[in-house]
Amino acid sequence: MAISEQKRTFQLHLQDLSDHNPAFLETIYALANGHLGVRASDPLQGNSHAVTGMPGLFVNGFYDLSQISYGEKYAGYPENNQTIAQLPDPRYLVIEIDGQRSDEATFTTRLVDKNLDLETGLLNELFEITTPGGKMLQLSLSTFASQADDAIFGESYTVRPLNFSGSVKLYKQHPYIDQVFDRESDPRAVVRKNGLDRQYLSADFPAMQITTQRSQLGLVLMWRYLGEDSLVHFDQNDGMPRYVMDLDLEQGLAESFDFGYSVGDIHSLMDVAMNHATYLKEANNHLEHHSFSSLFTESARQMQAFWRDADIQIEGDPESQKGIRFNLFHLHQSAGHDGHTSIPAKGLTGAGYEGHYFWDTEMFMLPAFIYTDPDRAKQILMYRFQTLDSARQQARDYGLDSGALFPWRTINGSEASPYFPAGLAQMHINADIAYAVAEYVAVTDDQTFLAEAGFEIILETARFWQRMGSFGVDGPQGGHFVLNKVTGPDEYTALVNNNYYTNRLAQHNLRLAVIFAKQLQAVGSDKLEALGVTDKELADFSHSADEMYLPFDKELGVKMQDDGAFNMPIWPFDQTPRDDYPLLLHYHPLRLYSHQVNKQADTLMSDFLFPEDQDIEQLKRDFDYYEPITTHDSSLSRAIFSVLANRIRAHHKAYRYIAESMLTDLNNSQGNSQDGIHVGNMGASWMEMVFGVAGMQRTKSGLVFSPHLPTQWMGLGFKIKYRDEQVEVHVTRSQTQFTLVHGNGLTLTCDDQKVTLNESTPTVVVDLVDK
Ligand code: IFM
Repeated sequence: MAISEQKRTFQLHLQDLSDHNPAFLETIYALANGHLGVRASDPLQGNSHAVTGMPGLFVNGFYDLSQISYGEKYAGYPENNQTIAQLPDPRYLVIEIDGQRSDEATFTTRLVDKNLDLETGLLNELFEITTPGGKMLQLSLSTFASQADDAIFGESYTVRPLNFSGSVKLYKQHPYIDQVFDRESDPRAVVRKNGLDRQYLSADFPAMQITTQRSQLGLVLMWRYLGEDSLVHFDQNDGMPRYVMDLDLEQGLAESFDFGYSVGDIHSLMDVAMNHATYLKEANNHLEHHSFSSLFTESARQMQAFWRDADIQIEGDPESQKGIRFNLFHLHQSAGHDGHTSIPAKGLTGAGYEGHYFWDTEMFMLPAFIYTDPDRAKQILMYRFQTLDSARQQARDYGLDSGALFPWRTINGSEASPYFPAGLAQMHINADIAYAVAEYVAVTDDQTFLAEAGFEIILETARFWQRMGSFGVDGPQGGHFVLNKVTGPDEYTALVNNNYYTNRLAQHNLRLAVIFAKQLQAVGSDKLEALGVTDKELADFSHSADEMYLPFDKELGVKMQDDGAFNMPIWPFDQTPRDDYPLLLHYHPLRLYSHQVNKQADTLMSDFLFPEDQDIEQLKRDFDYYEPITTHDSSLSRAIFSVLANRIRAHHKAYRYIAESMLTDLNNSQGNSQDGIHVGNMGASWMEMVFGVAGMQRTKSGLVFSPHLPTQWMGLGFKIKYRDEQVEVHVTRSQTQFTLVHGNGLTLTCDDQKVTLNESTPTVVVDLVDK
């Protein structure tokens, strides 16, 4: 691909998008770095309700509590909502011309252009501002969320009068604190009001301490002018700190001003209140003596390092190429990496799902990190370890005397779903986390993490299944280990007995506990004793796993989603108008629960995770049964179908699913991207490429590939890390080339051929078999 064409697929221009709804664009162009995220809103909006945008700054893990009000509240129900705080928009600017101020009078902002350079993370925007008196000003804004120092958000403003010369005043100030928008009409969007408190801090630049009211958290936020211009001065005469730029501008001539925001770490309210001077100094250290360009250069360097390892090249299809890069960009910038935060389902781009972490992280996003950025994968898993005590408490609240139950949705580690049928009952999250820990360990061989954190997660989740499950009394379940009253991934079916996916994952979880316990025993670890593991406990785990009930319909030869699944009528799809999708917005949950209709891959998700469980004929039967009853109303669904379609060699179908899921946010196909991107789907599109198109599977004997390139493409390229090695894979229609980029060497398999890469043979080309 020519360099300029290559560059173009790293640019996201406004004209690449068909939807120009302001709130949608704010999400798509949001910038983040795992710690902070900023929506790309109208910089003049602030907290004005005269404009329809939803501006704001999100800090990963900074949330408030509000009491959940139940009509009828039963034992063990969660007490509190947890809602990510929407802090003042750092891009906010007040303009004053002829005595009229944009925060008092109605200035109009016309968006002329937006362009995001995915390669460096720089967002360039151009606006045309008109005052009520008809004066026009061009405002350009360049911003980045630093990938080198996650406290920093950098911004550079340029103003140019278009039809006048004269005085223009600009203010960089944040007079308001709550940035709240209520959108109760969509359960996926619901945002509860949360009050924040603010106290300005004394410094020679604007700074404040922001604290939450009920969660009792606090952080320091400050901003600095990053230039030397004497036209910019700091002012706090009326008690509100701000920068003022007093300009005398000539028509057509531009002036520029650079600012840096520093967003500190989250502390307890008490800690911030007592030590804000120290935290302010720390925040300032990130910016003092730096310029916009020096900070940006460092950030861009990190961004480029990210692309070096994580880029996926799709040759011959610029739209898919842009789609995958956009997804990888957001996946990367959404991920917490301090061991105390995870990845909200909507990233740090919006308040959808209240900023909660779900199974999306471990099952849909983590694989990309495990194979491209294992350090970050570890930090993401460490968040679960840090919250293990809350999960233990959750298991006690559920009524068990041991084990841990991770929350279905959360920020602080406690359950935040008020609707247990599609919340707490999705206990599969326990086994999902255990699965992810084991995948991380298998790929990286990080035995230290296993011993220090991973094993405890696996053990405590296994203990949960062991206590929660029971042995069936009669019928096909008789004598088998059963898990009753759970909800699987398919949220259109709830509170069932023996959800296939949950049982299969729990079986894996129990077996992992035994395998890793024995492994630790073998190396003389004292971990088992410390955690009170006995031989009897391990034997019980093995017995339950061996006897795990996995519902199967012998007549149809299909894995059953749960014990009662096939007794229900199929949803009347032929009488359901197109506008009634997603069904969850139009039908009572009970109506959905009493039909065979799937929101997303459920039993097929098990087939996806455990390819060794079934031959291709079984997979085909499962796929053919579930595909017609799946609506894909969850964005997590299509990618799984795509990988499986590749496995059953339905390659055209696989490509169709790719084309739809890859552009989920860019096309706003779920209809709710304005509330935030769908990061799970973005991680899943990595899986579509690597596990689907390249057909990569991790087996006991190492990595195995079975590539098949869509006819629409000329090539697919990516890199993966495995143990100490990094390998570049390039698939064409007839061949696959493997190149050892880093490490001593490894052996893998491609289309049943052994491929050995080492220093003397770093590249091997395999001719592909016709599939
Ligand atoms: O975790 C998902 C779930 O599987 C489907 N509903 C939305 C959640 C958050 O993305």
